[in-house]
Amino acid sequence: MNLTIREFSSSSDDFRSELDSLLAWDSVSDARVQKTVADIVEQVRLKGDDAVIEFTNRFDRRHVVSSSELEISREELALAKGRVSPELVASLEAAAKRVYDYHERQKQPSWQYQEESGTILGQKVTPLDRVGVYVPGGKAAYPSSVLMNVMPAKVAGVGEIIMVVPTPDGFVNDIVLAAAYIAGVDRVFTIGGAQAVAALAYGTETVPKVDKIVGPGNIYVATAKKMVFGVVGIDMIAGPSEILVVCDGKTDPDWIAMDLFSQAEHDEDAQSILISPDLVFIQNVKTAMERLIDTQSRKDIIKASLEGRGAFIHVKDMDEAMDIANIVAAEHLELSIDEPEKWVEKIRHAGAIFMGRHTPEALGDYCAGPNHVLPTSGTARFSSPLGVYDFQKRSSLIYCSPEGASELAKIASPLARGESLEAHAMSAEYRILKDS
Ligand code: HSO
Ligand code: ZN
Repeated sequence: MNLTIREFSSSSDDFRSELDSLLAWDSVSDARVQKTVADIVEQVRLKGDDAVIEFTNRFDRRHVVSSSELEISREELALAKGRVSPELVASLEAAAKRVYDYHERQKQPSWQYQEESGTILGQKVTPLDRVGVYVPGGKAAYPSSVLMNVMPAKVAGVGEIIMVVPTPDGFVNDIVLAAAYIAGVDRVFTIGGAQAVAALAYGTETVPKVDKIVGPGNIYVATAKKMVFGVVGIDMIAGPSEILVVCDGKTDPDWIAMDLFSQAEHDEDAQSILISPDLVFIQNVKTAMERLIDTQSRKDIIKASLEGRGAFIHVKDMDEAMDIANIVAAEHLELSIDEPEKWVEKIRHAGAIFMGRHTPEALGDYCAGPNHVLPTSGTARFSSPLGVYDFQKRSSLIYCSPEGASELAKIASPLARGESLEAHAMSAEYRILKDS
């Protein structure tokens, strides 16, 4: 199949504007979506279970009468796991273990130190009490995402993990439920959309109120998450998936073609970009793609994604490739080159960096260990992969000894008077020791 993929060169005069237009992504949520979501959220807030049941029946075409039908017990999760092939269960378990082990290293300890005066200062780290994990039910129902969202919460020591997953027409995905069982989710509700987000944020008679909601979803879910932010915490709002492959021209073109496809097959808006200093290699990858695409079950999505948002970028050398990679700040960056450990020094912005020819993104998506929930759309400039730190919070600790308080009060008093806050000043001054 012929593919028409944008090709450009860093030496062209309008390269920067071409690059900017390639990367542009508007996560527009139109006024109609806003209004619909606001209405759903308000109904759930006011009417609780009744509204959740009504919206679930309407949007997922179900016939729920009582809220008890919305919950799937741990026993039912175990049964679902029994219906999944042993080979797939073994892979889910192996992936869960690897993801858990990786995230264990992220756990932040509480700390404190003592000053000479006896004053103690520190930070107390506490896991969140209760977290909601949103799992999409439609075309993007990924069991691997259940593991990636739940394992860091487990490592953090979150008290209770509530999963919501819509079951349109009553269809339940056994692999998703098996993943929930293996990951140790505490409770599962078969609800989705804005109504599930609102139920988690405000709580209903049946769905417990959580402290934070994580997990990807469609435009209604994303809009609802933004709307309830402040009532609860939320993770990032993810854009379409992206991969940027930097290759020196020495990797098998078929491998690179498939790495680019692996991102493109997620959805039509996904973005796959190849950067190389080798023009012949770029042509070889293109030829490989045109040959391989016909073998792909998701070829229509791949084609739409590559022709809509894909690109080949020819650069002068590897230094320039790294500069462009930093501008793109891709969700996934593959360094399919010699000595990746040397070049990685130059990378400042990327969600995850896959080093070397034998490290395709797909291994990270499933089981290497690091999280596959990553900053998209250039947000790697200021944000990080989902991790244990997203499920922990920090409290400052201050203990003043009498001598320490006296010393601090002498600093605080003039500051308080400078702000015309007399009670602050006096509160501090009462602690000044008489003979100091
Ligand atoms: N590449 C996706 C994660 C995923 N891939 C799930 C396969 N399943 C997010 O960046
Ligand atoms: Zn993927």
